[in-house]
Amino acid sequence: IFEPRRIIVTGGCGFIGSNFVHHVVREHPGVRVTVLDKLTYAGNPENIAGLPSDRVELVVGDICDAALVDRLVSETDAVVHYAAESHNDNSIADPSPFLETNVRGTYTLIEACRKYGVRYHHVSTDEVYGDLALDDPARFTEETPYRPSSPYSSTKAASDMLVRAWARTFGLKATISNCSNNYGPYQHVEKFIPRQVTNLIDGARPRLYGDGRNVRDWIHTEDHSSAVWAILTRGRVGETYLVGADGERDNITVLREILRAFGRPEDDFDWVRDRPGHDRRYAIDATKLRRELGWEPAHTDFAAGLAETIRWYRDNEPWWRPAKEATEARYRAQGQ
Ligand code: NAD
Ligand code: TDX
Repeated sequence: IFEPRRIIVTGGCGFIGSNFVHHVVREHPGVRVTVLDKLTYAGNPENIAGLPSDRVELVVGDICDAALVDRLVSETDAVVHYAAESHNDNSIADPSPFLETNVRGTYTLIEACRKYGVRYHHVSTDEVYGDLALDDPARFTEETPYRPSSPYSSTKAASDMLVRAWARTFGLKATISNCSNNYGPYQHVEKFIPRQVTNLIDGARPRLYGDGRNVRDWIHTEDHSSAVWAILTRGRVGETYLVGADGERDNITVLREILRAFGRPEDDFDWVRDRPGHDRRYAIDATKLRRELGWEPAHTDFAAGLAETIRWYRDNEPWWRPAKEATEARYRAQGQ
């Protein structure tokens, strides 16, 4: 068992990173967290506001800043790397920041971690495996070949490859997790569920891509946090673990569940232009994580988790309102 006292969480002001910071503060009282976050359009210091200042420190900076990263890594026990450009549609409009942050940023972090012998956990996505057909009985496992489709997922795949090479060649003490689609509080309004929920709060119609039958394997972000903690502290160095909670659903089913929650007819939405290269289906087999580390998801009732998430957006309009109009303007420009 590895028991870090000080950890760096990169991207700790984003959606999943901030949920992880809350999880660590709540569940692991002996741990101090340094959040390293550039505060891009997707980062919001409000996400970690109110946490005890003797437990959580925010450093505003770029993971590509080698001097800053070197100094911070020299004073920590572990790095948990969440920072990324994370949105597929943005990566199609302009791939450049994805190359910088996802590839060069990861390179900068692992160079510092190998220099100081610091434990490194790499947070990645199931999208590195490409997609599955709707009628394929297969799910992704740790052995599935890499076959990314988008600029986003190809830069995440590249970053995973760097970590594997650094582990083998330099003995970097690394683990990797590849998780499916997260939902929960603090998710940016550009993403599927928050976009539709906030549209409905605004009295606007939801927007569905393509034929709406694309499948995503939904997991509550709190379950992703408990999985990352289990892998960081009890996972085998050099290994990859897939994280998922058997939550496959197609987009139109999720959208109709949201419409029902707002008391709106089930066809009260607009079909819009499909995403180029749109992955058909993701599905995770998390057997290794469950068997080896005894991890189990706690939030397996999707309807309850979705209702709670909708309530969070209703209760926290001041949090999402400032980003809403600019996000919709970007989508309008793309016909979406
Ligand atoms: P997000 O876009 O909500 O947050 C990203 C955070 O990283 C923001 O706070 C941003 O300010 C910060 N950041 C971006 N570039 C930076 C840089 N150069 N230096 C420092 N900080 C920077 O993303 P998210 O949805 O929370 O995803 C977090 C991680 O989890 C990503 O690595 C993503 O690939 C992975 N992941 C996401 C999902 C999902 O469903 N959203 C699923 C699996 C894996
Ligand atoms: O308005 C929309 N309408 C729509 O039909 C939006 C924003 C999305 N969609 C569809 C596209 C996808 O099939 O919904 C699905 C989910 O879309 P996103 O929220 O953009 O997520 P996805 O592309 O699946 O990627 C997410 O999960 C894996 C995260 O953004 C990634 O960071 C993570 O790696």
